[in-house]
Amino acid sequence: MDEEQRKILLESASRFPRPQGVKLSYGTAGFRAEASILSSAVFRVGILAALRSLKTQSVIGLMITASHNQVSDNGVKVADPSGGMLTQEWEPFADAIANAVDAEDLVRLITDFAKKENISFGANQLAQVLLGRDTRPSGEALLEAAKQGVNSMVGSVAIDMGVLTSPQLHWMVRSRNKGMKASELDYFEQLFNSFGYLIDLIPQETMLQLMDDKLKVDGANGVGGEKLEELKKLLKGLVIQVHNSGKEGGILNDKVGADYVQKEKVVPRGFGPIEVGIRCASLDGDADRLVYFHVLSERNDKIDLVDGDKILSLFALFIKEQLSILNKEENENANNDHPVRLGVVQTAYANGASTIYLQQMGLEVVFTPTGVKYLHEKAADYDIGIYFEANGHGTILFSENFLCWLEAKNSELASISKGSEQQKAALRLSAVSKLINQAVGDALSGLLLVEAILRHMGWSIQKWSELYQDLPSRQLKVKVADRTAVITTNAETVVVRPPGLQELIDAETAKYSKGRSFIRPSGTEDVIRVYAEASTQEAADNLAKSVVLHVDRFLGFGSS
Ligand code: 16G
Ligand code: MG
Repeated sequence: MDEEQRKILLESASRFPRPQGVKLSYGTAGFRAEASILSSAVFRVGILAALRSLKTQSVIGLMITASHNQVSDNGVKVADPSGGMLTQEWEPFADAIANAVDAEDLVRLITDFAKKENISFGANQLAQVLLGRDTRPSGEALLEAAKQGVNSMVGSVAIDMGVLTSPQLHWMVRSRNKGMKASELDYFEQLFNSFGYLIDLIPQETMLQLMDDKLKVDGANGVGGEKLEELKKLLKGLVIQVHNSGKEGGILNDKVGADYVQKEKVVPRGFGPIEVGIRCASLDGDADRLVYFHVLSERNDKIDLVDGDKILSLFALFIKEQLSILNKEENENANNDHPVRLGVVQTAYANGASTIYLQQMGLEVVFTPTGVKYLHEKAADYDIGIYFEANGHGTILFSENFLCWLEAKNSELASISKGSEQQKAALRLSAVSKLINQAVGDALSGLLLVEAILRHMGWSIQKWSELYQDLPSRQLKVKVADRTAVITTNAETVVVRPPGLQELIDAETAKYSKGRSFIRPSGTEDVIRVYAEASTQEAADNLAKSVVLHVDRFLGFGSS
């Protein structure tokens, strides 16, 4: 690092001093904390993003959001050149610089890291970082901090993309690096064009079956509602009403949004008796999660939740159906078959009933720890990999190989059997690959795919929900002195440390029919999470409570 670069860094870093007594960790999806203590971390992540751009010689993304957390929190996460999450190899460096005590310490860490990673500095080394933020009031000032971080690396440019959903920013990064069009309008165009193709390909016989084409969406009073209002202007044949768009003065994530609806299983604010039976959906604060629901009764706030597992099941069913249409005709013609590897990725939070349903469909189901980066990586091993967390974050990944094959297939079919069922199946798969975000889970594109598939099947939300019946479950959390004391294995289903705890969980679980329970340290909060599932709600509640007691005895403050 030359003297000039060093001087700029020292000078700008001293404008963003680290708050005393705060230790930050990059966690499952970036740094998150009370917004007022974040500017130094965000400034430093700006530097990291510029370094990542120099290292990869690609465009990098930096998103200011705290997703479903309360409005006074904020956060920052980095998108890698593929549009996916920052490589895990750089997370320790993120932790180190966020916690560097002062400007000198920071510059020393950067110098050492750059040497280790072979990153060259200088005016002829260009770096580009796209910046986005959600609608939080603290976002503007934090975006400025990020900008100054990026700009303090000589030759680096920060481009402010404004208020965006997280998946939009990830999509833009991916598109730029692939040399494709990458503006917000391009994003909207890609969504509504591919949605339109799918609608045009709906079989005649199901076209008129759907009971109600009205959809009501809870926008969590965040960026997703705002963007959906824009997108819906372009969509034909889909009646969307957005509630909680943020414009009516509601508070972000306050008793609204996908996280609230999925965890509490009650109607969000702004929804009530008038929605009984109507298809409703809920987005989270940065619109990378989506769940559906319908209101059950005029008398209370109970809902029938259609969560990420059921969205996954719907997607899997549709993709499998299209693949089998494609393959069936192929066998008849005895053409060279292409065995398509279709895989499904879940976490331990997936409802046990969904896993059984998917396996009975003949699908390969694999498990990873919680967190998009793990699921995404695993799904990328397949020709078509579908991943979802129960909380509604997920997408469908198509491998480059498969897409090349599909493109060739499409041209072949267009010339030899235009209009055949086989050709339609190929066209549908190709439209899905364009509609569904290839960078990260995206509530807006996921919502359009759900809507297209329901129309294709001629299904109401009730029919969809009946695919299988969820096992009753309960999630609780325990405050502990040190959550890192819990170490798990087997995709978080088995506790390795502290020794003896897993045996106690097993003994409790064995008492219940269809019992299943696991614990894991949260990646975003200072707690241990407890999950339990059993054949009745009462049993699931009791199992969860008894596991909480064991966790508390081992690690807690004895308050539970
Ligand atoms: C983050 C993750 C989400 C995960 C959740 C778990 C991303 C983009 N988001 O929101 O995938 O389910 O954390 O939170 O990776 P927890 O560790 O506090 O339970
Ligand atoms: Mg989110």
